[in-house]
Amino acid sequence: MDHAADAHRTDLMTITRFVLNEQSKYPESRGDFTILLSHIVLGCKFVCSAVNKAGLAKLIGLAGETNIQGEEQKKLDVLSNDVFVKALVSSGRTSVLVSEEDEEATFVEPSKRGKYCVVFDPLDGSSNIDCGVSIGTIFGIYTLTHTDEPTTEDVLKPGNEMVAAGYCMYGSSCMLVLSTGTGVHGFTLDPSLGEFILTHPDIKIPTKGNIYSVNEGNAQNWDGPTTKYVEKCKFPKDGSPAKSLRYVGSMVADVHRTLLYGGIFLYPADKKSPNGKLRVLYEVFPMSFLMEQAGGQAFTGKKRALDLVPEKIHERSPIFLGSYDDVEEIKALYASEE
Ligand code: FDP
Repeated sequence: MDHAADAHRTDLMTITRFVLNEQSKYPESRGDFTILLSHIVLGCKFVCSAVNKAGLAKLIGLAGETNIQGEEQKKLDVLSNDVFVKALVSSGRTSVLVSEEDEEATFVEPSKRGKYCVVFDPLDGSSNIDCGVSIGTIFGIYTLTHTDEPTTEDVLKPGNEMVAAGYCMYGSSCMLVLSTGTGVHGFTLDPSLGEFILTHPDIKIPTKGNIYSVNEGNAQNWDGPTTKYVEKCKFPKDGSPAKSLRYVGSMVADVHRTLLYGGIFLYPADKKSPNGKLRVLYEVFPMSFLMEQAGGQAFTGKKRALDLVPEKIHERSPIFLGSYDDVEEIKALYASEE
């Protein structure tokens, strides 16, 4: 019997234990982050369960458009948003929330306020919900640096000021990928325990990959550097093999694959959308934070993505992120246009 392997299997590193271990390195820490994270984790577990039941709920829904209570069934993205907002407010550790689902920021009432601001997309990739393809939740966390009344200025800060970022992917398994600024760690939900267990410690993205990921249907509207880059992926002139194309159309799934296998994910600007499609605060920043922490890069076509300073909470930006060397190539193409 392999006792060492057995001991490993019985010594489960849950996400809470992991964050508490990290916290113990900072004697001044009072556990606020651990409490905040446990509320985010709760939201992720709820959405995971709702996503898993979505097909079934739809079947039941066919008998009538209402549920047992006689209420109209809430759309999954609206439901996910409600759950996250309530979980974050009730944590008592947040002051400002920005959600993809809400036009305005939410300011937490004074009695429930805490030192964190959370930006999030409760259910990203919503066009994939009805066909059962992987979707996810994305979040980024800032710290409030003053004791005055919170304002939107508290989240209109560059991504390099985030203290943590992560996503949860609702796919063939449910995975939460997190960085608190000391590397990237992946936790898989064990449904029988209801706990996220550390399964992917210290994720490092390969320096170069053989996959590119982009919506090529927009190619007729791309700018020069993006067009040249994708052409290079398909018809390399330096003798290297052509890259494979993989595009789910769900940012969490496409970025997750890029993080594990390497390569590049692009959502560039185009003639119709000069700022691209993806949102700075709760898509571009958290994913760029994770990429850099894993040894990759994230670039907007003009600068390092995490150095952007958003002026509006739902601002968009073009984004190129992934393996270090692959992003270097696109940076070189943009530099040669200047
Ligand atoms: P969706 O519209 O399905 O919600 O920003 C949302 C997003 O999905 C991302 O998850 C995804 O990467 C991107 O948009 C897909 O956009 P395209 O359909 O234009 O390719």
